[in-house]
Amino acid sequence: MRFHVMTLFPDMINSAMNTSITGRAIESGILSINAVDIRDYTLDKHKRVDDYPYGGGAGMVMQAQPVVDCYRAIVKDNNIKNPRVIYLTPQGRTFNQEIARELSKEEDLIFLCGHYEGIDERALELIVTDNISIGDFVLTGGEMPAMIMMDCISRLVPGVLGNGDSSEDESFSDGLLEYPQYTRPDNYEGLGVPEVLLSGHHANISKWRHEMSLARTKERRPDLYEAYIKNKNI
Ligand code: 4GY
Repeated sequence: MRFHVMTLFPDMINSAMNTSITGRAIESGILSINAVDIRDYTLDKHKRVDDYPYGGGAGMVMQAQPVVDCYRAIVKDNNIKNPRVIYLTPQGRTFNQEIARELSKEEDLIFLCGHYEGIDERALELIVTDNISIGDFVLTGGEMPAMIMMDCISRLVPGVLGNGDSSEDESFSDGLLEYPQYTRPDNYEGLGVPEVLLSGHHANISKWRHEMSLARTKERRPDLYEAYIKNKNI
């Protein structure tokens, strides 16, 4: 998977992505991260990338030219055909595990991170294929949402997680929340570990974990629980 990020803050993207699990996957060549500074594409002699909004109002708007030229350079330099170009915006459809699974099948993904009051609509019309939101709240820029999406997509790319099947065996993979986990010691400040987990009886452990997933989902996410029960009976 090759991630390309159009941003005014490439250091933010690189420092997050080169850390921990995604960092290891980049080192091993399974992932690559290409954070491109939109400012490098401005034609303005003062390197400005923003200007006042037509019609007036507060704040500044990112100009179309640097954004579109940045996009064209990424596509050309990396021989990308029909790329998905994702604009991080509260106006998009809400990101979830299903969208992550779909996007993880792409060879290249291009993320566009806005700042200030947003980006000139004409640039968005020309290049964006997907408007995606990470939730109903407003941030100062699209970088953190892009990093959240890349983190989530990365762990679905084969080889990124050490363990061959661990991204399948958890919350949302079958529509249920994950069961509780315990590790040593078996007594922590007087709190024990459920006996079945110490029994070595794998069938009983699986059954207990499934029951815990069901109970937890019913309690904490009744919306997911109802969907699971409905689905199961079809
Ligand atoms: N929520 N989900 C979000 C966001 C910031 C001004 C346009 C969100 O994805 N992005 O709040 N983005 C704004 C900042 C330009 C994006």
